[in-house]
Amino acid sequence: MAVTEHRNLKSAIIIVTTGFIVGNCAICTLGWLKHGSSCYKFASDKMTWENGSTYCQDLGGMLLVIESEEENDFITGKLRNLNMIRAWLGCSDKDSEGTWMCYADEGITRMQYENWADEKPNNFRGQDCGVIEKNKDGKWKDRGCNILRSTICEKSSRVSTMSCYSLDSDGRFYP
Ligand SMILES: [Ca+2]
Ligand SMILES: [Ca+2]
Repeated sequence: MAVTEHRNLKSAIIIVTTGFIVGNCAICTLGWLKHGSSCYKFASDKMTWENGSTYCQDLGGMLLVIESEEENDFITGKLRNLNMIRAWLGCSDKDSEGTWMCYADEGITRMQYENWADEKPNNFRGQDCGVIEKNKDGKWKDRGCNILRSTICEKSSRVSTMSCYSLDSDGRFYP
């Protein structure tokens, strides 16, 4: 059995034992947290915005992009639980000052939802990268892109690369 098959099978067994439905592909690979239609990974190391972007893309995702108050609340709760002071948003105005662009499933797009703190973004000393702030109740600020900060990756659960297995009556898993 190939290593990847073995991993998938192992994942499928874990899903069965924790009560999730096998056969539904809208699930997240191990190490990613499912919420809504997305999967999130909270990186253990801090990194610059560019390195965070690359890190997430290498994992098949993108830097966190928040599109709703509900998602903002979820992430704010996680920042509190994990004691992260702030984390990168996959949004910046580095290419054109004042025009905030965010990662999207296909490339980048104009920022759709926003939740800026009072008087932000203000481009103080040329700040071009967005963060969500735990101590501002999840409001956003623009900050310097080259400082090391907490990184959260996001990808759609629908494009999960994980295979689905079904538990048959003979007690074996089938793809
Ligand atoms: Ca999102
Ligand atoms: Ca700026």
